[in-house]
Amino acid sequence: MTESTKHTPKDQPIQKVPPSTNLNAINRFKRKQKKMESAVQMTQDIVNGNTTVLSKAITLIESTHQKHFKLAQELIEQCLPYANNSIRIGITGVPGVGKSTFIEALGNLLIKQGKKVAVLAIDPSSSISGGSILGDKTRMESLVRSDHAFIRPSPSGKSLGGVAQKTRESIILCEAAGYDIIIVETVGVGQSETAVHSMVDFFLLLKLAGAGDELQGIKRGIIEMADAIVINKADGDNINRAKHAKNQFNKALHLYPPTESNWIPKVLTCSGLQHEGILDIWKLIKEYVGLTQSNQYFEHRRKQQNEFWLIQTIEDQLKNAFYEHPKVHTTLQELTTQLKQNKITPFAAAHSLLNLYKDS
Ligand SMILES: Nc1nc2c(ncn2[C@@H]2O[C@H](COP(=O)(O)OP(=O)(O)OP(=O)(O)O)[C@@H](O)[C@H]2O)c(=O)[nH]1
Ligand SMILES: [Mg+2]
Repeated sequence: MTESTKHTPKDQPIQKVPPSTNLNAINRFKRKQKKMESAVQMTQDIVNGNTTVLSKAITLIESTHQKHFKLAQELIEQCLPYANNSIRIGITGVPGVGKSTFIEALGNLLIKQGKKVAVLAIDPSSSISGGSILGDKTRMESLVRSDHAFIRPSPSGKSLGGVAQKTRESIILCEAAGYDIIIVETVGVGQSETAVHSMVDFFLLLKLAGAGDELQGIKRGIIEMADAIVINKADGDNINRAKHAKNQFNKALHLYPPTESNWIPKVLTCSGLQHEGILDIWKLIKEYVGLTQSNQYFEHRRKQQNEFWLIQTIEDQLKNAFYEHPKVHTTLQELTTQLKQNKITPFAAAHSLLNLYKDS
């Protein structure tokens, strides 16, 4: 008995399918099968630690081509069962604070402890300039050379949400490839810290000792996000100023209510360049992981983050679909002109655009 006759109820006539449609269906099935097979094969290679395939897979994730999208999603799904076993650390700070130098020092320390480290980045400016942080890897020379490190620059993209989503998906592939520690670097610009905060377990803010008033000029909300504030470049003439800054931040942190995790954010000093204080920072991160794993906050936060990304992805895709709709695109321009001439209110214009989209 063939496959097609096996499931055909006896009392129903066998539907005749035009041969061409049949062929198309078979080809479609074959293509799908091939995609599945290549996703399975690529996943095996990734799990076996093949970094060339890992890079290729991340390139697929970053691609904007529709045909790559399906394979990329297939890959992520295949990798999911192998993921989730890392510690994800977010690192932020203004340009020049020493993020790359610090990551090089921390990464090397972790590799010496037998760990595998992946470094990813989110660069909000890449959506405008197409450039990317970690582009020049000169500050991470030894990490770049190590077989136990994987370094990937920030993807470029139209929106921070899109860029962040790609980085988040890349985390899953890196975890499947066996990286124990995933470091996500971002320059403290725009909303990029919030994006990184929503994909990591531990969020570290790098600061410089300033002219005295350390809290001046610090972005609102960033202190609430930080699990640790590290005053970097605490070396040479800077040591005393760094200690002073540490005291100021410590005092400021006391003013904040306790966090949901029961963790009290800590302030430390370090010198990424001189490799000083790095081990203490790693110990602190381990302490955090120990505490939050024992009180289940670790798992809880990852679940919360998944929910956040579910909603975020829906919102992003709805927004894109709306603005890219050809009718919406042209009508929006017309209505904007009418708005400028005071012929319509913003609310009425929005309403009619949304109706136009709903009815299309
Ligand atoms: N004295 C001292 N200088 C440092 C330290 N860490 C970094 N630097 C110097 O600060 C400069 C910037 O360092 P990076 O590590 O490139 O800083 P970054 O934050 O990655 O910079 P962007 O990638 O531009 O955002 C370089 O000249 C480093 O040599 C440190 O611990 N002490
Ligand atoms: Mg850098």
